[in-house]
Amino acid sequence: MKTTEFAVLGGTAAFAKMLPVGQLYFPSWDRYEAAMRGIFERRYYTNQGPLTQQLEERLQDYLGVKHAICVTNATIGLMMAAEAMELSGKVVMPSFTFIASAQSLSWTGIEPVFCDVDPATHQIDIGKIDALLDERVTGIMGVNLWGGACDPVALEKFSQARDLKLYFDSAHAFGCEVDNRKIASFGSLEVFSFHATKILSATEGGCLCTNDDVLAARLRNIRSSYGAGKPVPVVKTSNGRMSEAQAAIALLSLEDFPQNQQKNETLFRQYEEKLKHIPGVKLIKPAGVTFSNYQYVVCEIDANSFGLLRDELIAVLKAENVNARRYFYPGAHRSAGYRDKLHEYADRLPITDQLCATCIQLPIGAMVDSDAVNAICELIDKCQCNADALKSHFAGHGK
Ligand code: T4K
Repeated sequence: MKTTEFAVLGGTAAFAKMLPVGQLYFPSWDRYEAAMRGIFERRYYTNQGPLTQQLEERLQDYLGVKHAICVTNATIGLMMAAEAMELSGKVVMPSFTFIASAQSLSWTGIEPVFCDVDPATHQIDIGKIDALLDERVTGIMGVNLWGGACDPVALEKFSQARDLKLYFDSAHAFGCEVDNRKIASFGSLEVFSFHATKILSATEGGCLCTNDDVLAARLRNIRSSYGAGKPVPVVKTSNGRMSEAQAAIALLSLEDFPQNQQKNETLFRQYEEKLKHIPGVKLIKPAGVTFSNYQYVVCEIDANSFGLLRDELIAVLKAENVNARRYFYPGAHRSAGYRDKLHEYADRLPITDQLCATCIQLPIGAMVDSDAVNAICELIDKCQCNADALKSHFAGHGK
């Protein structure tokens, strides 16, 4: 490839349309239409309708958990979780996560205490939690990242020994297994996201899973201000209800989960094979699981060996219509709402800071096929081979 062929240097983009990151599952129109017709015929749109009830039952069976409580998105699910678990004071969580994990605590008046992550797995570093504990810490939020897991069994032992409550943000982990047990019933509860970018899509949606009857009853009462199911006393209520239209898509997505997981896994293995020869590119494999949904392709870019900074690579790929993204940048601890406490974290989160500066997310999911993966990997390879020329371009543009 001549350097002038790079779109960023004036060539034609490799893809005619932007290739998105995210799963973006769409069922066939016929199946979607049939599901919507049912909603119209029943004239029942929301408030724990038949499709939502069916979805909850199917999820309970599939995940092997006593209660699956569907909600309108995972952010409100996490807010409800903190309220139902009666967390207070401070909660320890990783900073290397989507900002919604931390925001859910702030909404419930709880201070997040940010812990660093393991450089190999990107999951919370359990060995660093003890140093963060004081009398105000009431719980730990584990975050299962990238279709991997943050060692929930070790976190259960750790929190039990210290009398701390434990729950999980499992937004990335639908369908994943730890020692052949589905993620869903670790800790007091777990929260999944069914956003359109996730492997199980309700367009927007989510679900709280627990084996605890008391917690489940509290969650059902918090989910809806008008009351649903057996009333139990709760201080705060909300509207986290899932609509029938959301449940309809989620039911179809659940039916298609095996094919979608298989497709992701095949594409992930292809990325693995093609990227392993490129200096400075390290693909992160889902950690700590015996089964993954492979819904994310995340790499670390080592600028010294690759020749370009992560953000320079992103600029080249974007010009080619590959919507590669940096992930969790700049880290929750550096985001609005938390950065006033940055002095506390100045030296405490070196791995998080490093990953926020080096991680890149590449496309996978419904809009991506094997040819696209080949083309993306070839582009990355060519960027590495032509790093000097591209670097001069960026220097000329003051980037
Ligand atoms: N905890 C963790 C660890 C999370 O990652 C998340 C959410 C949560 C909690 C909270 O879950 P929710 O409350 O969202 O259920 C996405 C999602 O909005 C969000 O669900 C996700 N994590 C977060 C990390 O990423 P963006 O900013 O990446 O989405 P967006 O709009 O840029 O879309 C991604 C790509 O897909 C783009 O290439 C555009 C394309 N796209 C997107 C949508 C929605 C389409 O082509 N069609 C579409 O319909 O946020």
